Amino acid sequence: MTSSISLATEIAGNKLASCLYNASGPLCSTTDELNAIGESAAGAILSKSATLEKREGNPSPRYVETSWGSINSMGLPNEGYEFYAAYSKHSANYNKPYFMSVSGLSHADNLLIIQYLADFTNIAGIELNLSCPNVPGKPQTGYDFEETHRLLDMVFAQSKLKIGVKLPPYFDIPHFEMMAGVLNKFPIAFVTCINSVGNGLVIDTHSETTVIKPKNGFGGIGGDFVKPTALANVRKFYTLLDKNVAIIGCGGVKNGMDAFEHILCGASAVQVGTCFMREGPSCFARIEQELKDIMQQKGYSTIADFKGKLRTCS
Ligand code: ERO
Repeated sequence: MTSSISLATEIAGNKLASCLYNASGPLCSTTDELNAIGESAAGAILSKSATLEKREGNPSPRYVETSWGSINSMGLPNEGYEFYAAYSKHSANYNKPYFMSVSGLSHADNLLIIQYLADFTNIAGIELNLSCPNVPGKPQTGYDFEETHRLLDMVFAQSKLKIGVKLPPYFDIPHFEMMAGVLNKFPIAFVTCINSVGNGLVIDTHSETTVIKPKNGFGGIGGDFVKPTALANVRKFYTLLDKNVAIIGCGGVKNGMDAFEHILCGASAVQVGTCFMREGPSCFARIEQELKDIMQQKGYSTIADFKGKLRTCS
């Protein structure tokens, strides 16, 4: 019986009945899509990253699934921050926290949005996206440590809401340490690792073309292929960040074992992106049941029983 097994967790002071929910990006832009997450077994609702103005995003084709994952260059299509702020009132119909992703095109935009959100009591927290790889001419803030420091200085001087950050993947140990050094200076509530692996290139050899159109085919890579990188980022930030910062794992989660691995590395919650895009909101109940089955086999009844307890082989 897995009914005595709990997937409950806490992020930014909010209780989630399940540690599984959606990554910002796929199927979380419209009211219907956000409602579908609300009605699903997901433990929280997370919006598409919001900008100051509504955006159409990049030209299509801009999302393609492959045998090992996905490539996207959506270009931040979204309804604008006021829409996602207003949705917070509606989200109260569902008994789960609503997080809003914010990805202003400048520091000034981010500050304006964050100031505006201060009065929205149904927003459980802001996931500040420092890692969008797909807006032509806009570098990923998370790869510039000084710029990240400057932005967080301004944000934490303003915000009344709990703030977390969504990071790009890092690949070099000194880079993990530099980013952790910046983040540990601020009262960050959570860190989501990782956004897509930026600027990959997928080719259709039959037509001898790229599979997506924007940026001459360059786009963010997600799915199975990125899981080892995602796990490494979860693990490193779990060991480097202050213990009160929750790590949210994102990358390559399509079944219960993938979620188990993220939690073993130190994740307090796990987001689903490419698999959610493919399967829709029913993926949450399926992955949760698979995770509970694994926990039962291993004799665990809560995620605290194994969170962060990865050991190095001898
Ligand atoms: O193109 C996008 O809208 C997008 N794609 C990603 O893989 N990650 C993002 O963070 C993002 C936009 C914020």
